[in-house]
Amino acid sequence: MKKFTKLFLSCALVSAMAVTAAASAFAAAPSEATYAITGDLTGTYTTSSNDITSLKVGTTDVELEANSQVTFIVYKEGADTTELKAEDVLGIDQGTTVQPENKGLKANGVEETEGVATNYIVKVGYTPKGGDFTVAEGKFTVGKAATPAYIVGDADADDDITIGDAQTVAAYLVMTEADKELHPLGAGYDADLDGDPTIGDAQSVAAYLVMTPANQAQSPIGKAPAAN
Ligand SMILES: [Ca+2]
Ligand SMILES: [Ca+2]
Repeated sequence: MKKFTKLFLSCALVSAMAVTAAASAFAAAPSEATYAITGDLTGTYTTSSNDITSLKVGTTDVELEANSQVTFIVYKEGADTTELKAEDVLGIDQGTTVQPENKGLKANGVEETEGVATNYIVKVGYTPKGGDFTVAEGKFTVGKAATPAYIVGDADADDDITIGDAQTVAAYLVMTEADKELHPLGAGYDADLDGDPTIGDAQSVAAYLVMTPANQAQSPIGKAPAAN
């Protein structure tokens, strides 16, 4: 956590007027996704509502000085946040009744492009009860492609590669269609990467399990799937 002078606050407030007007042109992203803010400032950004929630500075909730103002600033990635420059600021939200840890702040200026990771730096400026104006910084990334929820070869979806994966595929192949519907394979079933559940998947897993660690390291099995 860093402390800034009152000058920073004054500049922030003046600049906020102009920047907020520009930022209002940004529409909230349409999807429903949440992204974690990390750093001295932690919280959650929700794309559908453009809300910043669960905001904390450090690990403890902050009690604000009475009638003090909270300023929430969104910066471009890579911006020098020790100085408030209009060209680096994407958006500002302010409130006099908002506790940093509470709901109510908007991430003005944040835009989500699906599949494209966009990094933002965020800062909150506030005056804690009986303390000096304080600024805390965090960062978050929106729009990144969903992280693969499986590893290749993990037919039983237990996040590990064991003989159970070979057995699961082998059992699946002799199921009735109705049973296949009831007991679908885990997303990582395709150990031989031919696009279908086949006995080759069971054989590939079995072969993988007796490989040397060096050979296992070369195998796609047990790893996140390659990007298309
Ligand atoms: Ca498994
Ligand atoms: Ca296969």
